[in-house]
Amino acid sequence: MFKKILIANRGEIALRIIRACHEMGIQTVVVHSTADANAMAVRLADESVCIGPPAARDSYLNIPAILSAAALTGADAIHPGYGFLSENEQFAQMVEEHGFAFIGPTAEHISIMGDKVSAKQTVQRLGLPVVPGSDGAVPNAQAGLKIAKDMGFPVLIKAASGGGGKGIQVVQQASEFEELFNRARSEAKANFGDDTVYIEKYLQRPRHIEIQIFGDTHGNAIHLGERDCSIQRRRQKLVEEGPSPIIDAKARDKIGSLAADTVRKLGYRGAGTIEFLYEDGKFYFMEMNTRIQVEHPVTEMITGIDLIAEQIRIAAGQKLTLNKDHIKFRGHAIEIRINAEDPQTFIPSPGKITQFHAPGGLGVRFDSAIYTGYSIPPHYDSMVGKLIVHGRTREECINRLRRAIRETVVDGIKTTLPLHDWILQQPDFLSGNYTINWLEEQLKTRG
Ligand code: MV4
Repeated sequence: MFKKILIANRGEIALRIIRACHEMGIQTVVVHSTADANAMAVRLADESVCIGPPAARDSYLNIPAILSAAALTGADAIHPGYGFLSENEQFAQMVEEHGFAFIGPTAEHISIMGDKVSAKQTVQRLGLPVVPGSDGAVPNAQAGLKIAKDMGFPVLIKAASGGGGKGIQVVQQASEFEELFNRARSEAKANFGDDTVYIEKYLQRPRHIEIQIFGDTHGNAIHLGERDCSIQRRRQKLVEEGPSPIIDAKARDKIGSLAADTVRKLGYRGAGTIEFLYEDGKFYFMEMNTRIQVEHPVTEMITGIDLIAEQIRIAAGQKLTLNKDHIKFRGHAIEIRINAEDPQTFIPSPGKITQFHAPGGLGVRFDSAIYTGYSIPPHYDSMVGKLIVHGRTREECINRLRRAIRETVVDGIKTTLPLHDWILQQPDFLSGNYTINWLEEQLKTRG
């Protein structure tokens, strides 16, 4: 097992990894920018190394500085967290070339899943259901128009190197296809340096349901159930819950087993999330994320499993300690992402937190790196923390979450807590009857 792990990340996920390491008796090194010198992770890690100025490209994305920090501190392994370099195949490659273990999948699998065309072709070949569309990349508008006409409009034109929602054009009718096809390609070239695009049938009222999977280096793979992440605004998740209110045990076992079989055939190592669009009772593969996700605590609360510890054990070459018989899904969990933004306008609200009080009680977890007197730096994402609540039933979970929201104090900045309290009272949310479009449609009428 590793003696020392370097955490190449910041904020709440850096704390989360430190906690798992310390419970496993593993020393921790955290890297930080000059803007994060007073961060909680720097205080709680056993060692810290300043790797550069605030800008991410000069610090948390600075591969030579991170590798040097690992060498200087004698780290055995590097955990990338999420975001930053967590899905950067060059980083994964260089970490291992420099003699450190990368706590994540192989560079090859990061590369396959990072290209949305190869990802889709790979999982389709391995048996996952995919959205109907082109067979791979579409070379020109003429070929694309034929595919779209055969499929029926509306269709989406997607960038192969896109992700998280960038590089998507909706085409409602044939007359606008050529212009939008060419626009999609030029935007993909400008944003990702790659103008490869593909076409899919546009699913207009889907849910976003993702399956947590793990694979080890001994040919084993499991799934740990689903998370429903449909409550989102501008492709930023706000509320995630497990189990999904509209998935029953039979459907869960079917899609979960398919996902586990797929990663087993792939020989996938580590934690991963297979994202599906779900519409009219059918799952369609959307993307695979080759990292631990922000919303992993939802799965931890309903299974009781420490996903970061599992990541570390697998990276150290241990077998998956869990199999289908050990994994029990218990109760319901909901996570809300609390951002330093105006709850009405979503305008960022950085600044000093003059008073912070975290909620508590049975089934209440607050994952955050803020403290009274902490100033939210403007250089990184605006997430202040995650409030995750567990209950025996969805109703108990929602009631407990609303109580915990009312108990939370974050003074000195605006946060999205009032928006979350509003969401949790909406009839469509309470009935579980929502799609990926629901929140934006509500916000239009809420005013
Ligand atoms: C789609 C889709 C509908 N139909 N593909 C958005 C980001 C990237 N993950 C792919 N996305 C979508 N792909 C087809 N064929 C709708 C979306 C989408 C979306 C998906 C999940 C969660 C939130 C979303 C918000 C807008 C669009």
